[in-house]
Amino acid sequence: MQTQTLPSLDDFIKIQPENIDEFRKKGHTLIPGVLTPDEIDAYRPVIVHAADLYNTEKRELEDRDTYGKAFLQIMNLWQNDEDVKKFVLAKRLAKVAAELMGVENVHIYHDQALFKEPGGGPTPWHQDQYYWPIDTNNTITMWMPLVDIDEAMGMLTFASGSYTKGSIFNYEISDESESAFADYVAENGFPISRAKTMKAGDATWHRGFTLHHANGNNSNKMREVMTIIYVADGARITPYKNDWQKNDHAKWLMSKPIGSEIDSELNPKLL
Ligand SMILES: O=C(O)CCC(=O)C(=O)O
Repeated sequence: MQTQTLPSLDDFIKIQPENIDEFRKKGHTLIPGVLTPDEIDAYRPVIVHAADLYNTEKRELEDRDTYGKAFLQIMNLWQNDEDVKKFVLAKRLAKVAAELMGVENVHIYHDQALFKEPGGGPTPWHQDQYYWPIDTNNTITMWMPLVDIDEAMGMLTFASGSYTKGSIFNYEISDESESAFADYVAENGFPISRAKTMKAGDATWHRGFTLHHANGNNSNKMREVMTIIYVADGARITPYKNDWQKNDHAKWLMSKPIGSEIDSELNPKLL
């Protein structure tokens, strides 16, 4: 891949006050055109190439459990690929995250490509922050399709306002989380929010405790999505609440001491 041909994403874009208000009230928002079509044309091939190269899932869809059927999950591509690094550490994206969260600066927690295959299953309801040993709820995930998508391809779907409840149940992504959270969402009357279509380069942004899920991919096209998780500058590492958090501590926080700031080499400050 030719690093020199990639456009820089280190400039800032103006985001609308409505997006900031929506994010703060509902815990999610959709911002159109975060990357231009030309930028997507440049970055999509490098991200898809790296995701293919580092994908370790070789089983057929029918041989996987519910989590495995939901998507191919290829993590921290920025560590392995200099081209993808320009996207993941881009100041433009980090600045949007910081403005939505209302902070001066952010660190990266990790990235992940989430490619829902044709015929891929639903992503069960869950809260991302169940997995993270972090002492603040000022966390955010950017979710950006690299191809145009519609509802039939596994559009990300949010329970608006659900983040205000903090950690709700101790469920990892599973059939149990799907059923328990689906009941919880219905019982609490949280409005469900799902875009009908998204263009490549649009992005949704959601809080770590926002309940979300996605339907299966009923199209014959791969739902190529790239995600980046950011934490507010100053966030610290907490004791583990489950084995996933223990694993994340070693994998994404370089096992820095519990109580210390999230600022290891894997968590650069981006602005
Ligand atoms: O892409 C999906 O289907 C789920 C994404 C998700 O859960 C996330 O990015 O937090």
